[in-house]
Amino acid sequence: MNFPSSLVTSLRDAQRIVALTGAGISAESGLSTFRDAQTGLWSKFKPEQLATAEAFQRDPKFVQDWYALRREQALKAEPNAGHLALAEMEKRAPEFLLVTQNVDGLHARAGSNRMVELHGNIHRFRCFENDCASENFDIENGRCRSCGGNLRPDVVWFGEMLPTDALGKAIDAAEECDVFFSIGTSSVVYPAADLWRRAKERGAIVIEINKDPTPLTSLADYSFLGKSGEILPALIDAIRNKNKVHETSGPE
Ligand code: BJW
Repeated sequence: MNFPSSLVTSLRDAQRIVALTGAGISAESGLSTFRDAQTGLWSKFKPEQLATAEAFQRDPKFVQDWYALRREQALKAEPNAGHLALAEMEKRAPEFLLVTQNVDGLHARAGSNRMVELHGNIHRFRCFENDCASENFDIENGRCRSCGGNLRPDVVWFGEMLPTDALGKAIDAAEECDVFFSIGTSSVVYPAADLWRRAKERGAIVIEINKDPTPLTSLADYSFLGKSGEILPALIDAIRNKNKVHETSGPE
């Protein structure tokens, strides 16, 4: 795989790197993305049917079952080469923050430590009714023993605020980084979709790695159309091998 030498040099010199990931990075682990026309999680249902508090209120069992299925799939899945490459990048960069929109837990299982989860984590639960302690959750039956309320996944649905701490860290890191990666995300869900712009406005190099074009593709400094599980390891390889012969001299 060919990478412009200017990009490889920038990555070797970068002091602060931020990588934003979306569902696409977990696609090669066998997990569905959200917006893929054939296999995406929304292909059978509309987002508002499942990923909103209103949908949960309307039919808690339906939404709980959908998340239970996804939780099971996430547990069966293994981190892929893209997840592992980002864990490796974290070790190499002086400062690094992984900002993920994914709730599947695969980045942590791949060894990423410096990470924020913008949209929560599907493996945790919250009481839908009150701020009850998790010790009294009856996970199997989806009920809170303290107040009798339904349990919901600890994820961020449309119209809900993102965790303040995670979002604050992501914004600060985006505004201070030298290099910003956007990987496997359709760049349409805010506020995550706005992070690359914050980085670019402060002078960062923006690199997109995505299977299909997105609203970011034509605006990124470097855009690689392809699978993150193939491109990211190749990029790590290029950074590692100083005398790599296949680097090219200009943007592609
Ligand atoms: C590959 C690949 C491979 C495939 N390799 N690539 C500003 C403007 C307009 C609207 C808003 C705005 N600010 C806020 C909003 C409203 C809303 C929003 O963004 N709406 C837009 C859709 C229009 N945002 C919110 O409501 C957010 N809250 C908020 O802003 O609070 C403040 C507020 C409150 C009230 C009013 C106003 C403001 C919350 C957003 C929560 C998103 N939640 C979900 C569900 C999480 C739980 C769950 O998992 O079920 O998060 S929705 C879903 O989308 C999920 C994802 O994290 C998120 C992003 O999707 P992602 O990851 O990009 O997946 P895909 O499928 O879209 O894309 C995958 C990509 O990978 C594709 O491009 C493929 O090509 C690619 N790919 N294989 C590389 N191998």
